[in-house]
Amino acid sequence: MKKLKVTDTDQDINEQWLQLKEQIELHNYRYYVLDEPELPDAEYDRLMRQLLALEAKYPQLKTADSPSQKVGGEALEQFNKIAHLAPMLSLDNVFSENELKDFGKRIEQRLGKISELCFTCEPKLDGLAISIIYLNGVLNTAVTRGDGHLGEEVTQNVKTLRNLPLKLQGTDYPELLEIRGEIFIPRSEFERLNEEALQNNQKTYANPRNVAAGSLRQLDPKITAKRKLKVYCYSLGKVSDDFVMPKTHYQRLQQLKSWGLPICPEIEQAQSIQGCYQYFNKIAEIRNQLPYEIDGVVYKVDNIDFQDRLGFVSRAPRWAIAHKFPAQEEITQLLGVDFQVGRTGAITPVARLEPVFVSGVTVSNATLHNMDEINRLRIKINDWVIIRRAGDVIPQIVSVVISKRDETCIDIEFPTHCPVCNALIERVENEAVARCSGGLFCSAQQVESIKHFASRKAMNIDGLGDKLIEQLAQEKLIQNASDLYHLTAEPLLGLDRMAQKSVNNLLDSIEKSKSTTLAKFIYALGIREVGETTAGLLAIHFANLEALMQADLDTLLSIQDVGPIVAKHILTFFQQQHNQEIVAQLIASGIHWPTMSMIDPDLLPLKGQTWVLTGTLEHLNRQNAKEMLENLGAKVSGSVSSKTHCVVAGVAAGSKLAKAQDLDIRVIDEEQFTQKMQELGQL
Ligand code: 9MJ
Repeated sequence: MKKLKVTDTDQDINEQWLQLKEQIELHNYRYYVLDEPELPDAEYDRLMRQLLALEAKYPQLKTADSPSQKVGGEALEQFNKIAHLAPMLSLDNVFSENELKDFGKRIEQRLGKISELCFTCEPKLDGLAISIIYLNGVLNTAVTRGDGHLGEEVTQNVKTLRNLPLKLQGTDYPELLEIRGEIFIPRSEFERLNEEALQNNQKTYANPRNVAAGSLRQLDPKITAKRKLKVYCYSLGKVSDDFVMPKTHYQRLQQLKSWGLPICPEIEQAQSIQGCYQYFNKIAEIRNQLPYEIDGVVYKVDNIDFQDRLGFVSRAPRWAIAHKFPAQEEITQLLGVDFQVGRTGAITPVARLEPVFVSGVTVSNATLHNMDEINRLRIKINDWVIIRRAGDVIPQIVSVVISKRDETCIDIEFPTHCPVCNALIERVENEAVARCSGGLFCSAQQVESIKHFASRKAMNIDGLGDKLIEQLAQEKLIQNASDLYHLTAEPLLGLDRMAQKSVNNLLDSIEKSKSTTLAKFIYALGIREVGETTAGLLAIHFANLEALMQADLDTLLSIQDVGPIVAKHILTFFQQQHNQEIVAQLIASGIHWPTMSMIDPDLLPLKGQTWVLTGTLEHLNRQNAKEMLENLGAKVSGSVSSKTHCVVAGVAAGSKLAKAQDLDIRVIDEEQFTQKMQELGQL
């Protein structure tokens, strides 16, 4: 390749850059997608260094699709929340051949008589779901699954993925292409990381999935780049309406592949449910030889028209199912049993085990649930036990190996008094759970309810972790949630690892948490059996806290999903004077939420985003466009900055459009904007 001289023209430089870029792109594709490397690694590194040097000298060359982005750009301060253009689905599971057959029968019942039903069969990668948008063939945005509607933007990190093109191949692709896939860390890389951690006396990673998730949630993309993550694409989100995609899932995957997108090589078609089951057995056989971790396979009805006819149940498609491998089991010894006190006083026996490696994770604890479970298992301390781990589920003790029992094995005694506050432990007839009768006078219950109050889905007090709450309680700085709002800097500065900056940050987060939603506040109170969903329903039904606090049994029972047990817990909670006082103190300390609105603002699809309208909108009135965005939770700003999420560029858009392009910010035209507003119910 030609060496650049001082006298070189812009054109020479551009050409040199383009040649480097194309060579590196080709090599990336051959190496990571086709698995057919051509250049020695040293040569590849040399090309990459040349590209980086050239871009350092001529920063205008550093485009969004330059392969240099793969080493990681600038670190972020926080992740932005972004709405998916089409919801991200989850999958229902089957665990046996019979359940798989039932899945097939359900489909046939819904579709009626059809001549043949084909499936695409895919390994089920155990990683992290991601949505990636290509605009005009260039990778524009990448968003984590989040709640399926709203995820976190991790574009810079996703750009570092080894096998993902920053630019699609060819020219025949849609203007807008939203793809879905799974990010994972190859097995070899996971093992290498753990070996490295061991040698440096650092903590090893529990499983490949955790590494993938942790690596993707790095604010500094250079760290992500070092982890050598990969992605396989497995479905589509939104695609430009004018672009005709093939009519089967399998062909669509081939189409993605033709654009240079990575598809799992083990994907196959099956002509029947029987064929799916054969695929499952085949993959189960080779599971441990695959270069990535899987926890089952996925079957998808191939014909897209059939998929459309089958539709969804809640967030899972009726046309797809995950067939999970059986849980993996190991044998280990029970060293002892601890009795933990939960938020509602429930006493949970926790088995302490000789650490054992089960399906990729070291297990040293397992829940024994309650005394009934201990009796059912007939388990004794020092027994050898079989441990099972299935996916993310908490490890379970399946059974005791009686043949290995010896005279050292002793009975487990369930305590009669709370191990924390010494109050009597009560057991209600017909209930398996035993509870500490200390109520909120039991410090364990106090601490657990504060942990719940501060947790992410409740008041979301950043930086107030479990350990810190335990310390604050131990130092008698807090006894209940409302005490959090009276904390001052001075006593906090005396605590472990709490320097001025962490103290300021903590007080700041506590202050910020005062602005919340009614649903989150209700959830944060920790009323028994009132989870996030029920709290949301109560907020929508009552719209204000006083109405909920005064509701009678019949009113509560009239709410969807609120049965007699939940209703009784709600009534009891608000009848207790202690709880009334805490609620009053919390409100008095300044906790507030938007009144009137029946909609949880956190659920608004564009919440936290800043949009800019520029140029002339031909069909829409600008004020209306602004209002629609604001209704959806977005802020509308007059100027473009690095904080802007999206620019709507009308006719004759000028400097703002140029700046957006400069800053690599998403730009959409009036037509795309109109379409988005239609999708989000504004038009
Ligand atoms: C995984 N995890 O490998 C899907 N998945 O499809 C595959 N996940 C999926 N497909 C629709 N291969 C929702 C999730």
